[in-house]
Amino acid sequence: MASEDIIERAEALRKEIRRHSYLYYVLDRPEITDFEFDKMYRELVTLEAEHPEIVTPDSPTQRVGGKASDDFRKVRFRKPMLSLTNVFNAEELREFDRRVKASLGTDEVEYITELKIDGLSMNLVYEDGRLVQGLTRGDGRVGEDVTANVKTIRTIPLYIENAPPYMEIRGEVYMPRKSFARLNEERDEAGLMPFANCRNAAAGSLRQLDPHVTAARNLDFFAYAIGETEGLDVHTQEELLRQLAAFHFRVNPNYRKWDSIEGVIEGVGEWAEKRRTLEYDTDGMVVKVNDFRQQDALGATVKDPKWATAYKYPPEEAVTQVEHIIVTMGRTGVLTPSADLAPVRLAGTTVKRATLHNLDFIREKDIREGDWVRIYKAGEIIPEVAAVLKEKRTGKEPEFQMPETCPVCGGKVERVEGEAAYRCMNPRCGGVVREKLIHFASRDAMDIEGLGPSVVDSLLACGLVKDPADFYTLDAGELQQLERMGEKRAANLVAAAADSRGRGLAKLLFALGIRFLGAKGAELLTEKYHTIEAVMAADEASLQETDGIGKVIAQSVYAYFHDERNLELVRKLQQAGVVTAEVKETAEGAAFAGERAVLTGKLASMGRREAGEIIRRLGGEVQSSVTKTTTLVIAGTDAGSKLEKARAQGVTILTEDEFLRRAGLAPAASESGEPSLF
Ligand code: 3B9
Repeated sequence: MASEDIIERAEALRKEIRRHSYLYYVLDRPEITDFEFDKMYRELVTLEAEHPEIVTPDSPTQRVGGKASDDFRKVRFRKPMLSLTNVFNAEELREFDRRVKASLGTDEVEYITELKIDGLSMNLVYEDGRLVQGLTRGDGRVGEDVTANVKTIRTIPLYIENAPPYMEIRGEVYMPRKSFARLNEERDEAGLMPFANCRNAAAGSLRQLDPHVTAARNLDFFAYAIGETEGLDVHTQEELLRQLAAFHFRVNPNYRKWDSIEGVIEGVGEWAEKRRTLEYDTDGMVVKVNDFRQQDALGATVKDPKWATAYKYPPEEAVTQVEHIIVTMGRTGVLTPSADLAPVRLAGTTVKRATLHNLDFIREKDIREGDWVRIYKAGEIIPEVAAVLKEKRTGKEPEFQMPETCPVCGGKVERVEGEAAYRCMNPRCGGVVREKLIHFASRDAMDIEGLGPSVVDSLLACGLVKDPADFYTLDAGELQQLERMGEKRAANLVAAAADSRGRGLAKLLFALGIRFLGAKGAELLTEKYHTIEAVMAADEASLQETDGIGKVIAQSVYAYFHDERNLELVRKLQQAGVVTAEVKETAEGAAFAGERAVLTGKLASMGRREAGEIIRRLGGEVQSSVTKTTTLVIAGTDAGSKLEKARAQGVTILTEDEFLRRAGLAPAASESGEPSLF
């Protein structure tokens, strides 16, 4: 049992750590060095490890590693959540002001303006000062319990001194722009779909099953409101913001009090451009009646408080040129035009494509190839064309025509009566892609569990996959936009796809759906050629010499691998880490068992992801950067800082040849008699 001293020492350490975390994370004004802070933190970790019975849930050591929730518990709100009505210009702000004053029967109204952070609204429940629950707003009726994940946010206090017995603190969880950019770079490198914006990235990060992942995402929180709360003596929004800061929450400093709506309009104007220099995304400002008694008197409609409104800034626009108008096939055979744009930065991302919806839309705006256009993001995500800059025309821009034949199958295209849509009339066409995807994932092919026809349909409908390689870059967070796709199913699907990467060449050749090539034929080719490169390099005669492969199959295989689109697919699969060589089970047990390996530099024989897949298949773990736990570094050419770090740490370094030998993949030129995996 821990003695009183030990309990007291632990409490003293917690208090100090809390204070210094606040100074560091919230105020950005540390009073001690990182070294001193670490020392204190480690002392607490050691104490708690020696005396597990003294650990408290609000101890600063308990931010990460709270139980990973199985599924985010859905919580139904007693009252539907308040949302805000939007206004878009000064006149609408004046109308809001007139309504407020008419309803109150007085002209004495003060307003507070606050930035509207583009994040996720959150309700934090504190009981006796301890954080016991974090809930997202969800659709306004049902929220999600993300307690374990919000605890990892360093600026959210786990314990508040002198707090009332029950308190609900509300505000916005967001991801800073820098963190968003860094996260997307990492995802890009890992072959994962990047997040569209900071808000989606924050949402995806909060919906992680493993709080360690959330902790690494650098989320932050601004507090601006309270929910049901007992015994707080505040009477205005201004006082509330001060009180929230006194509770050690981060409160956005850019709020301001005004005694007239003209002041509010000035305040809103002041941030129209300045907001772009902030380190987080904002989509407007919130205007609130300052006085709580006046707020109560104004009340709320079923869903909107009448004492507040959101001023929305017009979406950011950019000017660029339409390079081509392309037409692609939607799932149901609808031909959808979109504009290939000269790449341009817009609201945090590089835009290369804008949807043009249908021919009516193109005619109405008169959009042509070569045109200069103003674009914006609808719902801050999908780029749209606002208008054509006709004064920039040369006169040579051709009016757009819908193709008469299907760009996919060459079939006849017709406009359906009473619809804006043009469709391919070939009933087999739109289905081809779908069938290929279903076949690829099926049992005798890559055997991706859970990826049947209905999931393929939803994936196509959401635009999450276009070809089988896209299966490997699906993101669990993103998958949840599909119907009947919870956290768990999404995670299983991602794992099942990852697991299928190592099925090997025979399964893959069959999965590609090459005409006439069955599972048996794929095995025969694999036995003869061993790698996909060798199959691709084989001429028709060589293919046909394979035992059991006839002229029809040989021609079909040859034609398949001489179609640039198919070569692109193979490259994409390889980039996604799909093993494109023969896989035989090794007898010797796993060559990389227990290794934690880092890949760096360029490999001549395969991509880094494929190499990573091989390491995992052979019992190892792959890390993205060299840490204290790294046991092995595989260095290709042009290896950089990772290699230096590995050298400095004395980590074992393998060249590509050494790696291949250890994996049982004798390098092409070598005469090694070791057993071969491929
Ligand atoms: C549920 C600022 C915003 C805002 C109010 C705001 C949005 C709404 C509002 C008060 N920025 N202020 N103020 N600066 N984006 C005026 C409607 N807010 C709330 O009542 C509120 C409601 C919230 C958070 C705040 O999230 C919850 C999530 C789960 C459960 C319960 C609440």
